[in-house]
Amino acid sequence: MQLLRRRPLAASRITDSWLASAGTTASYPVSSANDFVGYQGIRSAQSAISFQGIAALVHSCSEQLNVGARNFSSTSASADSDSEQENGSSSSSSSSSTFTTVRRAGVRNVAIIAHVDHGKTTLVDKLLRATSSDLGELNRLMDSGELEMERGITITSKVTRMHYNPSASNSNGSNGDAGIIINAVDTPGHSDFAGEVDRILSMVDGVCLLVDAAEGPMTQTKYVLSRSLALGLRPLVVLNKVDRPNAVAKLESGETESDLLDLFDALGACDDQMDYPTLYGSARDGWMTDNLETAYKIANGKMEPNDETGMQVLLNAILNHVPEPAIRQYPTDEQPFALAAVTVGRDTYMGRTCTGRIVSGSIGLNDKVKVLPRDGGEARAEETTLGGIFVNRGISRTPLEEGRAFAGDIVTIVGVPDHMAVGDTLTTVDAPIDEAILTPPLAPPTLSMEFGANTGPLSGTEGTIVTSSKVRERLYQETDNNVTLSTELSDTDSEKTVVLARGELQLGILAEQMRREGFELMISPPRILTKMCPVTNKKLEPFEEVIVDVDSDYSGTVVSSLTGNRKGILMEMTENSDGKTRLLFEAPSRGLLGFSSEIASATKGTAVVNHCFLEDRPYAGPLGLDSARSKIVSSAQGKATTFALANLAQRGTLFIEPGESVYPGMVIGESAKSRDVDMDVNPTKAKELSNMRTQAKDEKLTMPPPKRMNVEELIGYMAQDEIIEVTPLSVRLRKAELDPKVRARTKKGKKEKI
Ligand SMILES: Nc1nc2c(ncn2[C@@H]2O[C@H](COP(=O)(O)OP(=O)(O)OP(=O)(O)O)[C@@H](O)[C@H]2O)c(=O)[nH]1
Ligand SMILES: [Mg+2]
Repeated sequence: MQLLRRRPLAASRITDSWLASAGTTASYPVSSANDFVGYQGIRSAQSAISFQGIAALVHSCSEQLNVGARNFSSTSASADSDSEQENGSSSSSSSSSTFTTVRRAGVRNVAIIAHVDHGKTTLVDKLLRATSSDLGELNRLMDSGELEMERGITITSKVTRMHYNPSASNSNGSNGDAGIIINAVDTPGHSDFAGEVDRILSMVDGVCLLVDAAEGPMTQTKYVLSRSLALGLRPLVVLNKVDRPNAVAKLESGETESDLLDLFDALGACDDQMDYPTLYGSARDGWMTDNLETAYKIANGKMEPNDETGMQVLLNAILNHVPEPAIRQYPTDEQPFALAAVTVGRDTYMGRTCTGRIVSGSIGLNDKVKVLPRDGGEARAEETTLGGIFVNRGISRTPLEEGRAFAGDIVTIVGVPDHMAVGDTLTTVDAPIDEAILTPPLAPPTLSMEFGANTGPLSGTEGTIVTSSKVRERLYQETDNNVTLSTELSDTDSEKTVVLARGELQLGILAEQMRREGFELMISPPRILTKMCPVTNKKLEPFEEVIVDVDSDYSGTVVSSLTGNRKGILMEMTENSDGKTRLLFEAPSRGLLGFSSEIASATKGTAVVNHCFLEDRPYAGPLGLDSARSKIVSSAQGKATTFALANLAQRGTLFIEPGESVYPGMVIGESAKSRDVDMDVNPTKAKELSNMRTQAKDEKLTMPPPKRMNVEELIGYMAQDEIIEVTPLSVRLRKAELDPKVRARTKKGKKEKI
């Protein structure tokens, strides 16, 4: 495959030497000879290392950045000194100049991290309400993207600035713009978007780890916590959703808290990190306390939340436990300005924008800026004058009144050079920094799919953007702003573009966004990224830890589904008092494709599946999934008829309704019988006319509603010889080869070879 795009963030500079100094717990020795093309650095450094290995690598990076070498005990919470020398802070060399790490008073940068749905965005609503008097009722304000609102999940991280004055007479401490600045970052909880978490953590000095008190720590809790601990960030814990029916029982038994303590210990938290404070509360109901007895009383309805149990409890904990931002102090009079871009975007009127934390120096509206590329190299000649310096309050971008931003601030700068990408360092022409700021490496992609133009029989009938060059252009644009995605040219079809990502949801969301923009595209089956072990010369593939919580009646169904064709191994089974069973598996990532949706219907929606990358292991052999399903495939072009579909509905589950367009090779359903061959049928067949009156009989033709799958469900469901066709109006599954005769011959040929 030919490398098309610059690889994201982690440049070659942060690979082998970093890995060596990180002392990682690599499962297999790492060799750049086995690099995955297009990811040289990242893949060689990361894909062969385990979960703990990545954490160690990040730690090493943070030490080199000298922002992770945190000495918490010296942190001052005072707002009245401009900056304060940190005891024991080390000097580090950046090119010719040395710098010391000091702390900027009056600011706290904190990320809210958690497993998916544990209540991060709801908590940010309540923090915003508590620190601002002009906000009304909020409903997950930070989930402002169209797809975020629709699906109720956070897809991209967002920063909001708040001002908090702990001594204000108002119990909430809200008093306009006076007080300490708290920049809170709402992060996504879903593992597919965890690449975002990596970048974001490099902007903050502490994390607020939210854990659903009833569920306890989950797979993604473990992942985000390990990243934060390795970066040397100081944690505080909020046990959220204490209002939930079984939360109090779990807290009384001490289970949730001891699980959490074990997790901190297992992830190698240092003494200071182990000393985390714990708060109890309900983000939804807006109360918080550090007193367990009070939490029980409120949760059991024996006490009303009051002024003492508001969000100021958490805000005070942030002031007391999150260190002030670590910033660089150079021995020169003028401090060089540096900001590493964590996100970039485009403003229609003002041009390129970048958001990040200022690491050293300051910037004003009249400064000229230039960009140092993330992977080393000279600054590009282009210099620009700024269009503005902004901060986000909630989701509104507001100009910074002071007109000047300082080290430690998280700001959005507008009007930066057009070529600026995520991970690049912005500096000023008058006070330049010598070298780009190093940014932590990202976790590697786990799967790839090919995107191309729609070449099916219905192409061009439903979308407005239909050419492969436009599809490719759009994918490039996406990788410019989203470093967790990257692209390559396909080595089998020059018209197609390979997209590398972290999971089916991430790719599904991308396809969904593109169809809303008017694109028609085709997506090939997902390929899990494998590599060769340099020692054994055997193929390695990613394995994941999977936790399934399910009604105990269905635990057998889950076990047989994941341990059969999907090659999972059951590691632990715990029955809870509430009739639920928690099953812990280790399974190849391949085996998890489509597992969630399959198990949702098999367990009547009672199963909750969570998974997270564990490590690369020897290839587990072919899965038996494709041969287990027989598809109902159209052999005709036209509109599906009620008559034909009513007959077909008796033979399986249909994906289409009468009146929908079909074409030869389009998959219109799944046969109820599992057999080796697909069923070719004619869904356009009409009832033959006769002289007999049959109206009454026709009216009786009924069929169950079709099973509709969105793009990410189809990614998990599709067979290797299929393609997903995505248009603004439809999402269809089709055979890659439309001609039934050619398909049959290919299949026969394959069988004879076996
Ligand atoms: N019972 C209860 N539900 C809550 C609480 N906090 C949040 N929720 C609910 O939990 C669901 C998820 O809340 P979010 O705030 O979107 O969770 P999140 O962690 O931001 O989710 P992702 O960003 O997608 O990972 C919503 O239905 C909330 O109403 C709480 O304290 N108690
Ligand atoms: Mg959220």
